[in-house]
Amino acid sequence: MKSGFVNLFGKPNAGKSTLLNVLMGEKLAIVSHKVQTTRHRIKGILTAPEYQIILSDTPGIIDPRYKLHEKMMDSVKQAVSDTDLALLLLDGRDNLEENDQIFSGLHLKVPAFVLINKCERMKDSEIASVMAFFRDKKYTTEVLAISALKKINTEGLLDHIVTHLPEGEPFFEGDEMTDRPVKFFVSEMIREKIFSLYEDEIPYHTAVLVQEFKEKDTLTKIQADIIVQRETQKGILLGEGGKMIRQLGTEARKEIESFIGRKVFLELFVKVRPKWRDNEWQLREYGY
Ligand SMILES: Nc1nc2c(ncn2[C@@H]2O[C@H](COP(=O)(O)OP(=O)(O)OP(=O)(O)O)[C@@H](O)[C@H]2O)c(=O)[nH]1
Ligand SMILES: [Mg+2]
Repeated sequence: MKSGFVNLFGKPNAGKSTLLNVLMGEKLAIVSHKVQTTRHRIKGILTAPEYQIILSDTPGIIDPRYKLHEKMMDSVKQAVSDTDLALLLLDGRDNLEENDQIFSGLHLKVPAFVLINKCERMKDSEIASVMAFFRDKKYTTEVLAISALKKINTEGLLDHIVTHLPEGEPFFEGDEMTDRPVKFFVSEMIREKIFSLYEDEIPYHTAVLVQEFKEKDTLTKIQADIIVQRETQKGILLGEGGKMIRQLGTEARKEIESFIGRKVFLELFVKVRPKWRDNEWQLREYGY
């Protein structure tokens, strides 16, 4: 039996959350085309007769600009300190030097795979030169070209991971899939819809807090607060005559219903909390 912790690292938008979902065969992590979507470390537990992989997604690596960012980078540091194998993901068309700096900066003491993602958009010659760039780096154990979106080489990646896992007993029961409660995924699904429906700074100034989660006879009642920093942002979230927030509510409700397999009554309130991203107490309240 093999078992161990495998953590994903990389710049925002590299495709870490997409890859976690593909490897898990289940959507655990929210994804968007915008950068800095993931704010928490999320564990997915993959159990098979001969192995258990505890995979973590982490926030994209950035220079912190406010306290929320610092918390996000703390979760990256924590992931570095308890990993048996690191997956270093990059968009194959991104700046290689920059990615190299980030990967070296992790000061890993465990085997690491460099995963050149989005390879379906690259020519073979391009892939070869990116592979050559990373092959001799100090942190590199293996270099693989993959596409998380098109599921190219992702099955093979699993085999490579298992090969490098330490021998050991499983850490979790076989039927556990994640370390996070349902409430967490509910707030993330609402946040994902905010990333897809609203432009500019809105998603970055927003937090979601599930206040009530009650299983009734025929449905689950959920009430969540959407926290923003300014009155003007509240206006944008609501939209004319509440049009936008209704759309947000409908889209999020459908997603939550298919996740928990029950009918949902979802109520959303928008609240203004100036500078919450720099307020230790509020960050803690919102789960950061
Ligand atoms: N073309 C292409 N796009 C991809 C691939 N993998 C992911 N993407 C897209 O890249 C964007 C970012 O994906 P995410 O999985 O959210 O990236 P992330 O690394 O988790 O980003 P952060 O959470 O911000 O750090 C999304 O639009 C994905 O659909 C891929 O293999 N090919
Ligand atoms: Mg992500």
